[in-house]
Amino acid sequence: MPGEATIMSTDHKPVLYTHPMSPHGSIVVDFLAAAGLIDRVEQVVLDFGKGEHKAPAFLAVNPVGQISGLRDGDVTVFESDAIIRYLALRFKSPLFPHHDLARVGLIDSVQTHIRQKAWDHGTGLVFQKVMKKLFTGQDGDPARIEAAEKGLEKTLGFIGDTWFKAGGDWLLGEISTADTTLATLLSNAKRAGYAPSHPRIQAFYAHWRAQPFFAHSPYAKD
Ligand SMILES: N[C@@H](CCC(=O)N[C@@H](CS)C(=O)NCC(=O)O)C(=O)O
Repeated sequence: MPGEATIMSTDHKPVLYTHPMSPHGSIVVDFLAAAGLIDRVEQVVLDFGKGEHKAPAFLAVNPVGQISGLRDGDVTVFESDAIIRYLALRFKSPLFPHHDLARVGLIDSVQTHIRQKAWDHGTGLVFQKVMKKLFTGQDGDPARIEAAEKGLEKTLGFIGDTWFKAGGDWLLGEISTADTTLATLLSNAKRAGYAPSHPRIQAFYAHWRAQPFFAHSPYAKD
């Protein structure tokens, strides 16, 4: 009937195609860890070296040929934020509570803000300081490194000053997908030696790493 949600069969596990070096795979895995869903989704690690992310089998899941991608029976989802929202709705996660539209609006606003304003500074920094050397043998560009670090400081400063108002160390009171997004950004930037200077962001990240579920994060051993 129109307007009625499709009831998904839950006798199979959705399959997440990812790689532990990919922040766009890890952002989904960090969500699964924090949501207590790590055992509800099978993870398949794609081999970049063999070009598995461009192979027809994966292109059928994600036509862009980028990590991450999700197959859930006949359903395919790509773009990591869309995958997080899909899995949160599928498993009715309180980290993105579909029954509370006001809270979903707030969570999605902050999550989207982090992705649009801060995220690329983190991935840019990791590319310049870690990946470029690994893939091309060349050092990173000092001007780009400085710009990325300044960008992170500015955007994380705004995030630190603007949210965390409900008390505690999560952005919006209870833990949400906005927190898991921020945590992945910080874990990824840490791989490039970045540590935020804002005290709220520092407290947030220490709190995140102290959670038992952090053992399931792709960044747990960093
Ligand atoms: N907007 C996409 C970005 C995905 C992305 O850039 N994935 C990278 C790995 S972190 C990738 O697969 N790069 C290989 C390529 O583009 O060929 C998302 O959020 O999922």
